[in-house]
Amino acid sequence: HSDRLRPAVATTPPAAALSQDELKRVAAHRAVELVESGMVLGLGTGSTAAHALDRIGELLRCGVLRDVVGIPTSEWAAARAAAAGIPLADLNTHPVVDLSIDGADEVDPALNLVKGRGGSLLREKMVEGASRRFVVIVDESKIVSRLGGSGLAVPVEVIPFGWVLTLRRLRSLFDGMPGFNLKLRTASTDAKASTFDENGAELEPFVTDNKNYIVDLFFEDGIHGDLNLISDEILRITGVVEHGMFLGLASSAIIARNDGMVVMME
Ligand code: ABF
Repeated sequence: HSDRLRPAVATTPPAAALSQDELKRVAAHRAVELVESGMVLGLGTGSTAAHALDRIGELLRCGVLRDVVGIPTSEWAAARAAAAGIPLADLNTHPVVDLSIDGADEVDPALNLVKGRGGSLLREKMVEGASRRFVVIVDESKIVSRLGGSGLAVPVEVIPFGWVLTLRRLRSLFDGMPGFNLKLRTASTDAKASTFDENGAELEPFVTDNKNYIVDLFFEDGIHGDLNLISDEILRITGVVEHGMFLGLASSAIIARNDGMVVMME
């Protein structure tokens, strides 16, 4: 895939260094240049996608864009898009999406992604998997040489029923991988749910839009092995709904670099 790494777009670096949030905005605005009137859009989740949603709203308001309809990838995206004035629909009425724009937690050199730090991986994978084109927007900090290599979680959405058993099965799948660890994601604030671990200790789980839980997998040195095989093995565990590795789903990545250059990888 060496041609995938070829920078297709490069701009002159601005004079002043940009903050991480400004880099996210630069990547998002570049992606929104791909939006055309009449398109069905997959609307991403997170602080990078927020810039894209706001920009699409602006372009609709000033009449540069018309007749687009958005399929949100989360309840959060639905609220943000509605506030930006983007008309919304769902996958049932619009099962084919022209273009999805969304952030990611990690992007590897083959354009495989880790997503789901925000907990919306299932709807993201459904919408982005139904898209003719899926453009991922990131700042340079998200680029990794190996998925799982940033030390951030690789999330797995599981059904609440029997989650301790599902977590155990996930643990045995990666038994022996050095530095592997996993845990149920808990809610930081306003926990609305409660469950118990195998020792009877009470936990307040993070609950997804689909009313499921998230088990976060941690790999000290990234995921070693055949990613497609590992994906299949995770999905074969009863109780697993979906995982946050997006393999072969992204068509391109727009990367805003610290030096101010914007690079498109495809
Ligand atoms: C969504 O938002 C998720 O898939 C990913 O976890 C996260 C990235 O968030 P941010 O843009 O805030 O870094 O795209």
